[in-house]
Amino acid sequence: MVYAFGLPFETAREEKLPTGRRTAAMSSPILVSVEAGVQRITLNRPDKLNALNPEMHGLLRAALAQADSDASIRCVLLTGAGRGFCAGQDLSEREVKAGAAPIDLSDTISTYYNPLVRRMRALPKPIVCAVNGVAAGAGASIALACDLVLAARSASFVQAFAKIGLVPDSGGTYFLPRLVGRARAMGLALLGEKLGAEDAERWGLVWKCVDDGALAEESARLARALACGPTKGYGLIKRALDASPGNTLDAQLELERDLQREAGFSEDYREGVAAFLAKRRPEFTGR
Ligand code: LHQ
Repeated sequence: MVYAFGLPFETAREEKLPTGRRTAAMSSPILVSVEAGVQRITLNRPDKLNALNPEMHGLLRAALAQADSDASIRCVLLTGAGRGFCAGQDLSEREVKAGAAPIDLSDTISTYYNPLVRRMRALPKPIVCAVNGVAAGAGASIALACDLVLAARSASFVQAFAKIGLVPDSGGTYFLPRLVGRARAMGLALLGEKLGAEDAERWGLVWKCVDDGALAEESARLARALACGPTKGYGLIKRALDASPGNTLDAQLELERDLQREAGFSEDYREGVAAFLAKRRPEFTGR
């Protein structure tokens, strides 16, 4: 199913339309479809490199709420339409005219970006990101907030914030130094230079860089595989890894014990062990 503005549209119906006709779903800035346990979210404002505005934030929020509450969704796949992944905040309405009072940006961050990143990190299901093109500003931070990031070879990551006098946000200053170390994080943040996907993979910013033509299939394959996995266990893995940077070894050992206790009560653990001993493939239900 494809959803636009919260309304479901049949994918088949959308595909049957003659060229040139646009449905509400096709013109929606966020496309959402669910198939084989994977919720695919496509940022869909290609003429603006999928720069984010309040409407897109609302639709993203609704999609992630659905991913959270719908047990049939066991993995989210986030990507962008066109030649960009996401150019961050839409700057078209952000010009501060001479003499006008400056807008308090913390309102935008508190209302839209921080809740989005918090929701992504708290989602107890894996989020795969297929970075199909440039990821700039908050667009780069949102990609890094996903769990497994695949990038097309021609894609790039730009900490564009300093170019307009801003500070990396949406978790940028949290994720960057943890992923690539302070020296590289500082260079990226201060200089705002494009980092190509191959370097991003080499630096450990992303999981893998793949050929442009392979990105769609590779990311879909990965998402489908995760959607057949032990979802409950995946959610606990996210919790453990996210807690790790702020914990002492002792605290992390305690947390691992508690999460393992929970994992050990899952149906998927029972199935995993049974399948291993019977030398067959496990059939996980996510419970
Ligand atoms: C855009 C944008 C864009 C509008 C490309 N907005 N139109 C949080 C809280 C509150 C406020 C502020 O921000 C934040 C967080 C942030 O995200 S701050 C950072 C905002 N993002 C940027 O500063 C990135 C701005 N974009 C760029 O630097 C370049 O467009 C990149 C490097 C992404 C891509 O460069 P090119 O491949 O050369 O493409 P282009 O620049 O020609 O862009 C294509 C079109 O997309 C163009 O429109 P046009 O009508 O001229 O064809 C751009 O104006 C538009 N576009 N980013 N953020």
